[in-house]
Amino acid sequence: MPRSRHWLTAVPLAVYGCAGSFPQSTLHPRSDFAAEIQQLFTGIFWWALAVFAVVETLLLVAIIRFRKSERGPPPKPTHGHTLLEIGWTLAPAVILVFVAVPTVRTIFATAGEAPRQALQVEVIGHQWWWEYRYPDLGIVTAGEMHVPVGKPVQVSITSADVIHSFWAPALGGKRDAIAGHVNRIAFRADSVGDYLGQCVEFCGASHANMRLRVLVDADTSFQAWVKTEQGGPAAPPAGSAAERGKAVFSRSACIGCHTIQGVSPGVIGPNLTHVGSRATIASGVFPNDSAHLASWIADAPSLKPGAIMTRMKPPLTDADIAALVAYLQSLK
Ligand code: HEC
Ligand SMILES: [Cu+2]
Repeated sequence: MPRSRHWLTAVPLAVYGCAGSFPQSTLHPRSDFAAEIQQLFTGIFWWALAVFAVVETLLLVAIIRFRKSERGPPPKPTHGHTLLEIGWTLAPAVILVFVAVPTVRTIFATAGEAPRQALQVEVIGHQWWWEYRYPDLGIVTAGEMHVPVGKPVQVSITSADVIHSFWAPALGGKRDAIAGHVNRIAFRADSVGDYLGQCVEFCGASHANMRLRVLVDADTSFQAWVKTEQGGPAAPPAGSAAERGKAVFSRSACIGCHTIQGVSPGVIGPNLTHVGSRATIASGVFPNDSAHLASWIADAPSLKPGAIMTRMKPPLTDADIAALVAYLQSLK
């Protein structure tokens, strides 16, 4: 739809509280997949508007023309008007064809088939965070998915526990994440940016905190990111605080839930091998800074209700937490 007409569909959204910016708007497509959906939506929107206009006009005409009048005789009712009946049977049928054909076409066009050379990304929903695996690149990360701009991406979506649903509106339609089953989407992002999304299938206490971010990178920054994430074993701790943090990590319950390559094998929580290179933690809910890392490690469920990462027993000392923060931040 031409930019000038965006206001028609955008006004209700603005009213509902995202005035000014549209971080999760479906009406600002930034990929071929999202553009297909947008086109279908716009087409159906104008059909619906035309139907609304015709029906309301006829209604108003009928109300005004055939209203009860004290003067003249009552209006003559119409029975069995063949032309009228053919008309109001045929018109909706024709309109439904104009709606159905593009709908079916879009369903097939967005079935999730990507070209063979597409970048493969596996998305795994967990209560309440997203894991991203790049099987061809040997990358396992969490919270933030990186893809290169202008390249086809094949996303395979599944779940480790209950049903979740993956949705980054600017990049395309939602797909359920179901354990033991793989759903696919495919898209080619058309502009560099940081696109927000959200789990869209109620999945428990922190469903609303199960956000996601897709970072569409220019080719060179994507390559740079791949190089960091592929860095093999975690960087050796730099400085004595980080050194101490590694020791605390290695003797705490952390190792049972988190992988740090070369240090620990846990798979309950996000892979932390390069956690220092992420901008956010806890599936995009908090910035990855010292203050948030410290309060997260001290008491994750108080920041994110229901978090599977419980408080450590016995509780960690402030010094231990500071050391852990230094260590995690050194894991670039
Ligand atoms: C019982 C398993 C478990 C234990 C033990 C555990 N974690 Fe976690 N951790 C998780 C889970 C699950 C998440 C994701 C929570 C969420 O976002 O909902 C997480 C998230 C994190 C994150 C955020 C990572 C990101 O990219 O979002 C950090 C950092 C972290 N844990 C550090 C630690 C440290 C340090 C310890 C030890 C003191 C520890 N964890 C112990 C399960 C655990
Ligand atoms: Cu959810």
